[in-house]
Amino acid sequence: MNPRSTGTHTAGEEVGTITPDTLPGMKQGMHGPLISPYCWESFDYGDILHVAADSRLTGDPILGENERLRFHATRFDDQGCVLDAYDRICSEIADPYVHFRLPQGFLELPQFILSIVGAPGSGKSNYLSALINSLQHSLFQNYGMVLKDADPAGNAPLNDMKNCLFGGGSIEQAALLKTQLDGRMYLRIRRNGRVVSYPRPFVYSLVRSKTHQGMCNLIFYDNAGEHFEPGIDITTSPGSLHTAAAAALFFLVDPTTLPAFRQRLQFHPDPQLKHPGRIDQQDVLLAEMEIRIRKTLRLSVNDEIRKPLAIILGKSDIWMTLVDKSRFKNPIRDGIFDRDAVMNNSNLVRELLLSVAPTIVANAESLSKQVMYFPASAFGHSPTRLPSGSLAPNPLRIRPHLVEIPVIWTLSQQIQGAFVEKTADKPVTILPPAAPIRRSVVPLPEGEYRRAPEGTYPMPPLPPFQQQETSSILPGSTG
Ligand SMILES: Nc1nc2c(ncn2[C@@H]2O[C@H](COP(=O)(O)OP(=O)(O)OP(=O)(O)O)[C@@H](O)[C@H]2O)c(=O)[nH]1
Ligand SMILES: [Mg+2]
Repeated sequence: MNPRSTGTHTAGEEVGTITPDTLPGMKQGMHGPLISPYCWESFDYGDILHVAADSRLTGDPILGENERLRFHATRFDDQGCVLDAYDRICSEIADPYVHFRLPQGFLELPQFILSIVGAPGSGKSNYLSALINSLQHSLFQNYGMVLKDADPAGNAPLNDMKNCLFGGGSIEQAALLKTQLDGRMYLRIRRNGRVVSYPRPFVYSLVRSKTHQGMCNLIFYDNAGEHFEPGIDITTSPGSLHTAAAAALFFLVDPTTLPAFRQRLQFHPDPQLKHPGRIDQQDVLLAEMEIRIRKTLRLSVNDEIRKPLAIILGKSDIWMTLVDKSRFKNPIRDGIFDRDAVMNNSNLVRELLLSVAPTIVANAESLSKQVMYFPASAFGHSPTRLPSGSLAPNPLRIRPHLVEIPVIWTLSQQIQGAFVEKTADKPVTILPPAAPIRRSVVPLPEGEYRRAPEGTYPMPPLPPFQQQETSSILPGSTG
């Protein structure tokens, strides 16, 4: 099917006129294989709208008088391209529910929503910014893949955050603001007669650089943590419901609010550990996420939620001081993705979480059968407090640590043969790649995982970890 011709339409339907009664977004019962990246409703190819190209067709019943009209295609040229009422070729397509433009590659590539969930202040915005930066470097250097902006204008707020952290500016510039419920990370969307705030989708295309072959689009959101808390009305505030449409869930655990961690880390200089009495309910957030997913997907308590769940124990620059770092391994070495290293790290993080927050482990493992635990740090060091009161990392010392591994693990599950992999029984398994790739093995840049500065403070010991042979890349190791 020509991606620009979007299915069947009633013959003789008038082009370019949409009355309130026939508003596509008000149409009931749309369903199909496509998912709106804006409101996560499903629809079919034939429901897709086109954006009028001629400036005389300005004014859209949902988006207002300044936007080009959205319409169902009924007229095509001899190449199958959609024409508007003034015979101009229309190459842009729009979401049938909310009328926003759909990102590049929407019809050609699989769309993977990767939902980042976490309590307010858990580090989601900083993690997402570091994640995009690290993914772009790591995927290219290790696998010859390019992570490209599929919607540069829409992605601007996330790119701005990334530039604040990695643009080499001052410490003041590197302080990311708390995500506001109605701020720049949200879009005001008219749905069913109401204007509701939805998180803005950030869309990136993954492309093999040698063959230019697109593999998939990755879609992220940067929610305010309050959206995931129990008590919020999901009818008027549905911003967390991308979790139900997600290909994978990433739950970011904040160690600085877990009482047992705080006790063990009481001599650590990170200012977050000095915040008085923050109530921790991260296990409750996990339970709440499970309830919302079940409600949205109409699953009973006995139905399985078939989504991989990555539990990311963030701010590892802080808690790594409690463990034997040399036992952690880098799952990416010499362009090979080592699943055993992922499993090794997962067991270590799970063991640690079990000792400090067992209810997080319990709730995670009741939500999904595919749970993997990951260590990560967006900064690689503790932020400092500015005179304004906010916390910021030193841009010159930012060394994200293993932030991209959860996404690479997810992709390795979703796309057969995406990566060259290593497993225990077969030293190197080269799964059939979707297209031939010539991997040039480029070492990680010097200092990519450089050691975070370490405090020399007394630390109440944890039960000793069992020593085993490793090839660790974590701070302080030489492996
Ligand atoms: N030590 C350390 N602190 C971090 C790290 N990442 C984020 N932080 C701190 O965590 C705090 C919260 O970070 P944000 O990214 O704003 O958290 P958030 O989850 O987006 O918060 P909301 O927008 O309120 O939901 C900030 O003070 C950051 O400086 C990290 O890797 N290490
Ligand atoms: Mg935030």
